[in-house]
Amino acid sequence: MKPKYYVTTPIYYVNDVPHIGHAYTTLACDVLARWKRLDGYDVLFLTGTDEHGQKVEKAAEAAGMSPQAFVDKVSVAFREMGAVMGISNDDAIRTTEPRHKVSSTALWQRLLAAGDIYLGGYEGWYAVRDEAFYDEGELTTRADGSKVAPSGAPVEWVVEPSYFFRLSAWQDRLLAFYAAHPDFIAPESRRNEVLSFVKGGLRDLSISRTSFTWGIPVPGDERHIMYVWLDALQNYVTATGWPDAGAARAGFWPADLHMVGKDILRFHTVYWPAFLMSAGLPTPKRVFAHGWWTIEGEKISKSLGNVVAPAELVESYGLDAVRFFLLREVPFGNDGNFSRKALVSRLNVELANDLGNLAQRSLSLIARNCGGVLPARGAATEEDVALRGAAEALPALLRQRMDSQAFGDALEDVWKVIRAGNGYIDRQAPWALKKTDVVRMGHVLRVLADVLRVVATVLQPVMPGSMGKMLDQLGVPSEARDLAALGTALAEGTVLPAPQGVFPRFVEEAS
Ligand code: ME8
Repeated sequence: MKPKYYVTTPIYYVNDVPHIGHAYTTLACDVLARWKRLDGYDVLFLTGTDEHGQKVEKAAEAAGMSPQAFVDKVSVAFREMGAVMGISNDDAIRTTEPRHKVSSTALWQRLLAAGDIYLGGYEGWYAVRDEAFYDEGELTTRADGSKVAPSGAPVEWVVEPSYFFRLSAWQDRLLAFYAAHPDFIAPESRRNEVLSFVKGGLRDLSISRTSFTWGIPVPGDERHIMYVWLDALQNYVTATGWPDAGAARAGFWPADLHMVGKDILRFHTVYWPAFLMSAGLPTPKRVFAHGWWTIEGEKISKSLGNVVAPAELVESYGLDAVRFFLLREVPFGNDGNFSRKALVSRLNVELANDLGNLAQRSLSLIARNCGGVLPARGAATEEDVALRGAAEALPALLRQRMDSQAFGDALEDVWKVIRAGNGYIDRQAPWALKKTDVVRMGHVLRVLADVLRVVATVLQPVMPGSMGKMLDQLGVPSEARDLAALGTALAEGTVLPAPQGVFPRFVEEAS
């Protein structure tokens, strides 16, 4: 049986339009999902939309629509974003679906049975924009006297009856859990942030609201609806078919990875494992909190009018160039600044020049000088062994990079081989060998074809379309494109299709 791999994106609030921030998280998960499939795993890749809560209710009100009509409409935009970005998710959960109500209700009942829920009253600060409760000490006061959360979101004073989750009782168990699972929170800096937050002491968490109605009713007390984050986090479990133990996807829980932005770290690494442990459910293996994108130096926001629509970028630069840029430009985990200039430069230098030229030069020489037929492998020189060896080492190297979500490093590993390939072709000069040593020319071109095959195979998760084309041109059958297939050499004498450029240079239109 294939090993399982379960990766999730956050479920996005449907109050906003999808932008490159959302596309980024989903893309990172897509690359992991595709990589694991390539490596022989049975993958469940989940994304979805977070459709309850006060923030969504208010957005619906502002749009003059009922919450249900509003979420039906806006959730479509997120599914469309997936299609535009070439996302290969297996499911797109919506928290307004019946399966999710069943699962959230069952979770509540587990927490209650564990003695971790009690009825009380909440009196304190709440930020609708973050759907989060804040302590006085976390707020800052602005010049006009208003208070804001650390995220900059305005807060309001809330007084209402509320059920609480006994989070305070989980402090020691959470610290023991983090100690026992050092890889649970990544990157390291985020782990330290969470540890110091939890060491500072935890208060019980308000987990129900009564001042509005757009949510899942609390079982047994329908004046209350569940706090949107309790319902939202549970989506990851719902999608595995829980509480039906016989569900086809039951074996996927616990998730291997929850990919999130750094803004929602606390929910995923403090509240979520506490809820799960209380409910007697296994905890996810890892939460990776990546950094924040700004656009040409500014925060992405609708009010600033700088929201970059993924569809527009894909239209301008091509899907694979956008996918490549987002994961290549910034070390994964760090904040990044999106600029078109940087995108065009990556496209022209790394895709068109480095990779595109290596492929074009090698393949057109095979077409021209070898009758379009893949040459045989021959006696290898030291240089051949070094280059081929570097390429063959890529799958094992990238396995480690992917398991630590180091996408930028993974791409750098591949580009080292590509740059070495360009150095090799320059030094070996197979175009000159045509006149002096045709046999050697064939061997050199075969080394290059073998290297390109490995490169194109391991890059498929990042650039599925263009790498598929490159594998077509190398004559790699569609069933021989996974990592395991790399163990079998391509058959000499394979007739290759006419080479075509895969990455044209991007030329700025004169305005
Ligand atoms: O927080 N840079 O949903 P949300 C990078 N519903 N990533 C960004 C980004 C940016 N500028 N802007 C958004 C929620 N993101 C909850 C999640 S999960 C159980 C519930 C990405 O619509 C990033 O992944 O506000 C961030 O964590 C997420 O979108 C927030 O999406």
